[in-house]
Formats: sequence, structure tokens, C-alpha cells
Amino acid sequence: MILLICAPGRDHSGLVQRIGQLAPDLDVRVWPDVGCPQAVDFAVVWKHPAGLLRELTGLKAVSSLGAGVEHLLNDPDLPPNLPVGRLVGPRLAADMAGYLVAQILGDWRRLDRFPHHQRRKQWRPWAPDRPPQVGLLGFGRMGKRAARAFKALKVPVAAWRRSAGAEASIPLHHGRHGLETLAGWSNYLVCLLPLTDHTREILDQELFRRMKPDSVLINVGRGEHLVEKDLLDALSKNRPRLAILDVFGEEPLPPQHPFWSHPAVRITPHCASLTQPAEAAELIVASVRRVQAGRPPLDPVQWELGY
Ligand code: OXD
Repeated sequence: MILLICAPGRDHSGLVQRIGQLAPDLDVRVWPDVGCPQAVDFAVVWKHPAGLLRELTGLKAVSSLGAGVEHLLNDPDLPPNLPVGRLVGPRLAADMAGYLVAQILGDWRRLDRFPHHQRRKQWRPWAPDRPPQVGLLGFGRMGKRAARAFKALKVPVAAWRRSAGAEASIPLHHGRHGLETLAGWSNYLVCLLPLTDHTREILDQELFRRMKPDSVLINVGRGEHLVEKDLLDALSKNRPRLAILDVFGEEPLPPQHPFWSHPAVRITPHCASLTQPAEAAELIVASVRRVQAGRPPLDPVQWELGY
């Protein structure tokens, strides 16, 4: 079986080496050294170049190299019936949970004050009298893992998803009313949603108006979830007080963008949770084996939901 890895600008040496150890029978190619494009059976891609999928006429399945699949679903060359998968392993989900715990508890406990006190040799003990309320927009793999992490720390956590679902171990909201209820309840409102036509620009002035004064917005979904001008306006009204942003409509964020120097915006460069080569190699091999056995790739896209 010929496996193609295509994620322009990334170094894949560690990933390819590990796949070679796990599955020596696979013929692994790294874009742009595709060889005969029609012979490729399985492609793992991240922001692949336009036109690539049109050339891979023998594909049996394709997978995103990460959790998001919008770069694939928005590709007009994606054959309509081609099975599409994604890579979301326990490490990726745990790292996202760790990022959220660090950002939220660091801010809630105001840990940034103490270095100032230390410089002045000031002894000023302080801790908040209660934990924050954390609202998660999205309750898929990442949302569930984050919810578990907050529950383990006895931090009240609730989530929202687009439609009503099965029983969950935390309060679960759905629909527009549920979205507004969760926004009004949360001290920290976290966007972990997949990007679809239903979730694009969901972080807008209507939602900010429902947030508590002094609350914090965290976006680790996609830049396109956020209406940037609405956020700038909302920050000037302290609702939210702070935005912690890991993803942007344009990445890298252009140097002239107002977010860089805004006092109420904290930026991390799309690294809340990064796909690690060791985990990716295991998931890719597992996905390939499934396809070889005539099954869908790992974490297949549910076309009716758009993610
Ligand atoms: C992903 C990402 O979707 O890194 O995996 O954003």
C-alpha cells in the first residue's frame, strides 16, 4: 500500500521513521515526492496544495493529519464518496485539556501577580475563595477530555453542543437558548467547536452580550469562529474582560493585526495542542490497517454533520 504524507512546511522525518518501524510493509511517500500520483492508496494531509486530490485518482481514503477536517471538506476536488478520517489521539486531547487548565487556573488565581511581588520582596498571600465556572462550546473528544480534567479538579464545568445528545456526566446545553444560558453562566467560555456552516462566526456580539462582566473568552477552535470586530468592541465593554486566542482567521497573525498589542488579548500561536509524531504514526498505521480491511479510516467524518 502506498501512503502519502502531505503537510507543506513541516518536517516529517520523525513521523516517517516511526511509521517505518510500526509498518515496514507500507511504502511511505512525502509530498512533493509523490511518485506516480495515481498509485497512492491513502493520503494524510494538512493544508495540502490545491489540485492535489484531483491527481490522486486511486485513493481509497484520506485523513487529516490533525483533528480539524475543514481543509479537506472545503476542497472542491475531494471525491464525493471518498472516506475521510482524522487523527485525534489521547495525547492531543490531554494536551488541549492541559492548556485549558493552565490558562484558566493561572488567570483565575492571578498567578501573574506574584512575580511582581517577588521582585519587591512582598509577602502577600492570596487565593480565590471559589473555583471558576467553565463553559465548553463543543463536547467531542477534546471537550470530553477537558471536562474530565476540570471535574477532577472540582471545577464546575458545563458544555454546549448543537443538538441534544445522550446523557453526559456534566450539564449539557443545546440549541440557541442553551448557548446563551451557558455564556451567561461561565466565567471562562471556551470554543472547542469544529468549523462548519453552523458554527462559523458563532463568537459574535450577540454571544458576548450574554457573557458575564469580567468573564474570559478562549478560542482554541478556529479563527473563523470569531467575529474579530465584535470581539474588539466587546472587550472595550469588559464583556469579556480578556480573550485568550490560539487560532486566527489568518495564520501566522499578520504583524499589523490589532490583537498583537491589545492589552486584553493574550495570544498563543496555534499550539494549544500539537499533533505529536509518535502518536500520529500510531494513529496513521491504525487508520491504514482499517482501510486495508475494507473499513472506514479512524474517526470518520460524519457528512450529515459537516465534521
Ligand atoms: C487540529 C489543529 O485540528 O491543530 O488538529 O488545529
